[in-house]
Amino acid sequence: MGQIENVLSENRAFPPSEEFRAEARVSSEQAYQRMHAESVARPEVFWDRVAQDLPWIEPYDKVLDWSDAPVAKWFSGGKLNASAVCLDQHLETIRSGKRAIIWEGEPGDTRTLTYTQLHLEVCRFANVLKARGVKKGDRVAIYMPMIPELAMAVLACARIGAIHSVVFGGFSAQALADRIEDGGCSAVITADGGWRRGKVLPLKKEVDAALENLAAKADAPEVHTVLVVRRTENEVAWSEGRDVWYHDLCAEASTECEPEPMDSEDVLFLLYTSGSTGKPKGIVHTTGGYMVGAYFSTQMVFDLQDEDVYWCTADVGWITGHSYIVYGPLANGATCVMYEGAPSEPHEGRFWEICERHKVSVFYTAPTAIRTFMRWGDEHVERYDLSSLRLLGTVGEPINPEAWMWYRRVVGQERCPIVDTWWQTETGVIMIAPLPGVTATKPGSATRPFFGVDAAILDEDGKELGPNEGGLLAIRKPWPSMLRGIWGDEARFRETYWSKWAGEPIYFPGDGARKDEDGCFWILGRVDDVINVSGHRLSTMEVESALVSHPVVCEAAVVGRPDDVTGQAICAFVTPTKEAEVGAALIAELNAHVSKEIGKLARPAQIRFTDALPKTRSGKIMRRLLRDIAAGVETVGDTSTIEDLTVLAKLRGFED
Ligand code: 7RM
Repeated sequence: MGQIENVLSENRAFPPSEEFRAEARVSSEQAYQRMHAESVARPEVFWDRVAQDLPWIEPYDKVLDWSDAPVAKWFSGGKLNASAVCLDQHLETIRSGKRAIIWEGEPGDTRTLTYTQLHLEVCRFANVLKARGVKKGDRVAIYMPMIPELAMAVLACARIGAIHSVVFGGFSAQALADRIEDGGCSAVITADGGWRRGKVLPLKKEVDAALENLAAKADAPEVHTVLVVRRTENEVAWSEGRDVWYHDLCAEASTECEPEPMDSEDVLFLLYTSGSTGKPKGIVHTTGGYMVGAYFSTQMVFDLQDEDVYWCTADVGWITGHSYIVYGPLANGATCVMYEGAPSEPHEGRFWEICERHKVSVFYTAPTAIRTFMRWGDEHVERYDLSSLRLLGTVGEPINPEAWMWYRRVVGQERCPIVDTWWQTETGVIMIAPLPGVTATKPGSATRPFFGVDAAILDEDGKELGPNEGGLLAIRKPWPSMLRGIWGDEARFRETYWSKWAGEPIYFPGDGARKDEDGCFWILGRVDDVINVSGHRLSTMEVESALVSHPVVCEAAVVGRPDDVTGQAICAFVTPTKEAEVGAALIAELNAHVSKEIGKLARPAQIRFTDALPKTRSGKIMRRLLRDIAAGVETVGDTSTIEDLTVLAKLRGFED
């Protein structure tokens, strides 16, 4: 367990203020203890009670069926529709006229949709999909900017029972093609472009390139429809028959569309995430359990109240956007802010300006963003009236105590509790986080397990470790929103998540952690070959394959190194061919190549050329050594198995 160190020795604690506690949904330690104990000991009873809140079309007959572990069935026999949970149920209530989405485009244009209006738009969108022949069970790729139509597209798929696979707009054509192919998508929803840092991100162009790439493959799925939303009005190429403008079809579409009754265990969506191999995994989430988890965690962790204005700054292309922009908040009838663009556009106070303008009360963002704001300076925050804020959240990576304290002091004005939420694409919803009306928060700790979560720290042999001992995070019981599989690869699903320890199935998330004497969890980061850059997961193998696919690269090894702003940064060690001209031009070329293969987010922060990589006698690249070299720290531990010690000496010479 060499890489797990108990580095943090943070002991400040911040209990919720009396004012906050007085209004909170859960406000006593005893209540948390009692509810948590019940949720773990008798999950069927606990989750049955929660699930009663959802508008089931047909009731379920069994809360949990774990007989086919590690594939769980939750709420078997029940029928519901996720879009009806998010929309229809509010229409008969006082919430029908409540704002569902307050949207701002990067250039400053705005749009507000009430629940009634959003419902109408989603029905219309669903009818457009139907008119194009999209049906229940079909996979639909969504590759869009952060515009209201993205939420509509997601909900429209859910309404007709089509499985959505949202691909983040920052991914390249190649990455999009891989995901369309793996998921067997037959339709793509996109936009002409989106605004990012004052420029148009040409999404339709990327879709064209992706589909051209797939057309060259023998067994690739046939995409019959590319549905294009007009956003930026840039020129786009057009493939007659395949490509259709949303605004053309929408004019003729009815605004009535009955939600498809979906089985609890019908797939709601696929979302691709990186693992420790080069091939991203299509994480499978189903309808009933996911919706129960999204609904309940949003309500509890953000202590959601009817008058809240809630803003999660993630992109819908990530799981955070699925669960905490779309499904969770809308299932609760919340008012959500959605913003298209960059935080620096047109000035570094844009986020705070948005908070002031819309009186945001709950604000959820990522540590990398917080560190960026810190760097930009307090004045950009202090210029705005943030007195509407009452709760702050973070997600995506461990937050360093300094950034946490800054967030609390400068953004939260020492008044707002901070919920540091640990979870994953695979877990569907928040797993470890404070209950803001109860838990004393600690800078850098996600604190305690959420309801239904039986978290523990185990060693490699499955032995539970004592307080503050670093080990592997483990989840010992099934939970409603857990992944049901990896699309098309059951063996990998079992192998990756369920085979770390012998005996009863235990979920292995791939993170190292420790638990302190108060039962608070401190996540220490990944223990596999996954790097986390600005909260975005990338596998070292994925970036390596991209590099090696360039003709002048013989071999590549990619590691993460600590970075003040992005958490981790990508450092690539590359052995070029003899003919290659090593220098700045090649670095630029390799960066462009990685952008093309995966997307800009995967570009190495540093590329180092080397004649050889350090390897063990069995030929394994010694990543631990490379990590140390990349971080510029003295190499510790055993180097006796290294094949050629001169390689190491040479690599050190590259240190800058
Ligand atoms: C929601 C999301 C998951 C990985 C996870 C961790 C890391 C996420 C935290 C965190 C420390 C946190 N899904 N991670 N949240 N580490 N504290 N609060 O990020 O699938 O994209 O990534 O992110 O390593 O395994 S994800």
